[in-house]
Amino acid sequence: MSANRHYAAIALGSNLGDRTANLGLGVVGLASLRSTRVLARGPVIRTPPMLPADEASVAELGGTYFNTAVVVETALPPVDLLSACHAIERSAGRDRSSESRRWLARTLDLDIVLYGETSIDLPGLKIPHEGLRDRPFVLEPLAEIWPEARVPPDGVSIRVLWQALQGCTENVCT
Ligand code: A4P
Ligand code: MG
Repeated sequence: MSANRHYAAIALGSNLGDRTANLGLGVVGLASLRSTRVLARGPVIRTPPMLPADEASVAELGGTYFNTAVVVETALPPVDLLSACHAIERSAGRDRSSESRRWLARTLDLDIVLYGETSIDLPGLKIPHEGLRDRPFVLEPLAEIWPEARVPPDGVSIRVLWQALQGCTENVCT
């Protein structure tokens, strides 16, 4: 890999419309970005929506999520990759018109989970993604395709994070 190319992990989620097709649009969109190749695509898992702690009504937060993850090799800088992800979300019909409530049902959500071993803390972009360490719907598909990825700042691997979330150590689960 040349110096300006990086491996990045992107988590995809959909809980509105044709969720399988929406995830497909996300993968095709990423594969068609300039200077970017999709190296691996994880399994699609189905999970109940994780809700904000203060959320009383679940009606507008949608139903079951379909989640997956992909690994890309890209020369796009992180901020450009985020803009591209937003454009792909829009092309899949993502409606951000009522952003006053968190986590409304969405056709497609793309989160940049990892960008190499780089840490980024900008107002609109935090990498590693803040939810990475405790979300099974991110770790499970990513552990299938990039278990050895190292998560800054401590360098813990995706495999170990996923095992820890399942109550496992050294492949022994409680
Ligand atoms: N942003 C900051 N860092 C990143 C990053 N690393 N990747 C900013 C992508 N975006 C990042 O995101 C909100 C803001 O985060 C954006 O302005 C972006 O610049 P958004 O996509 O507009 O909105 P969101 O997705 O509703 O918010 P948020 O906080 O990203 O939520 P999450 O973490 O995506 O969680 N339940 C299940 N089972 N499966 C899911 O996938 N997803 C969510 C949303 C809730 N419950 C879920 C799932
Ligand atoms: Mg998001």
